[in-house]
Amino acid sequence: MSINWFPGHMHKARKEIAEVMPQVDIIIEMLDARIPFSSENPLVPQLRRGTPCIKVLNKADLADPALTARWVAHFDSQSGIKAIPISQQNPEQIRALLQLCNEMLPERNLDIRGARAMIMGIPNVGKSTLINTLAGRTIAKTGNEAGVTKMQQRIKLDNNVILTDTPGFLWPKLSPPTCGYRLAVTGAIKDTVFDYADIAMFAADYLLKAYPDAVMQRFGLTELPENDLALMDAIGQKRGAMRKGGIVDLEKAGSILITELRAGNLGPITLETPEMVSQEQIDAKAEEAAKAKEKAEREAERKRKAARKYR
Ligand SMILES: Nc1nc2c(ncn2[C@@H]2O[C@H](COP(=O)(O)OP(=O)(O)OP(=O)(O)O)[C@@H](O)[C@H]2O)c(=O)[nH]1
Ligand SMILES: [Mg+2]
Repeated sequence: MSINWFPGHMHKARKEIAEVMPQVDIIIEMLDARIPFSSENPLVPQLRRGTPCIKVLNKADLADPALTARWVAHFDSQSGIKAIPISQQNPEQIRALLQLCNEMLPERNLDIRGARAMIMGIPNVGKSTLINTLAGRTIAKTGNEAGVTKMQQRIKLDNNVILTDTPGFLWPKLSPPTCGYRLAVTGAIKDTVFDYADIAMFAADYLLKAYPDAVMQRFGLTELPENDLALMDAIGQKRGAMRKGGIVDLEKAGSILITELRAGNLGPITLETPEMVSQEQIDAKAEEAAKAKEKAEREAERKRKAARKYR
């Protein structure tokens, strides 16, 4: 099953961003450090054209530091782009972000002329929280659910910088399908669009391979479960999420796993690496090509049959 979420308000948010883009000096594109590829919106390059862009890997406190460093190097190798990890509890990283804005706009002396910055990113990634941190007061509404900011909001900072907060938006097709799953696992997708059992099985499969010790420790297991279902079963037993007859309640156990993973209770975890993502992209292309070929063959067969019928 694939997960997609692109309601009308996201289409509107994208249109409104395009309208104000000519007045923007620098874009702060906020990514989720736990899913740097899956949270990178493919619509941003079209929107930004040549505007300088800083990729901020936010929620770095929840991500695996070694993998965050690899992702930063990956983005830094792209032209016109600088990447920086931040977490909102770390003022030093926030200062480094401001410093980077300065460096990327050398012709604009920020102290004198100021700058116009726009913060863009997927839902629930922390855009409005950053605005509040930079402003030093609560100006923008925040909340731990997707879709809190409903419209653009401009905020003038003391140092002549104008910041624009924007509503989070995704894109029409979340591809490869793993991308939609990771966005759901980390909380960027409204939870009426997927079911917890489904995304928890996806997360369980990955966690068993990539973070087996963290899983065993969090759920008090002495042996590593064999597969995703066995892990869900173990969680169900440990946390009282069983149905009558001793069958695990997948929805309940799944929601426990996802809630604790999102909160960082399993320790710092990153859900994708640059290598994994390139392989998934190759696989998705091959699958699409195979599907297209199959469709073309079916169509050719249908035409042959029709031609025979009327001969
Ligand atoms: N652990 C952690 N949580 C963060 C960080 N930054 C933001 N959050 C939390 O993430 C949630 C979403 O924050 P918001 O600032 O509302 O996110 P947003 O990007 O404005 O979301 P939308 O307006 O829905 O697009 C809140 O619960 C924040 O407290 C961070 O660096 N680390
Ligand atoms: Mg917001």
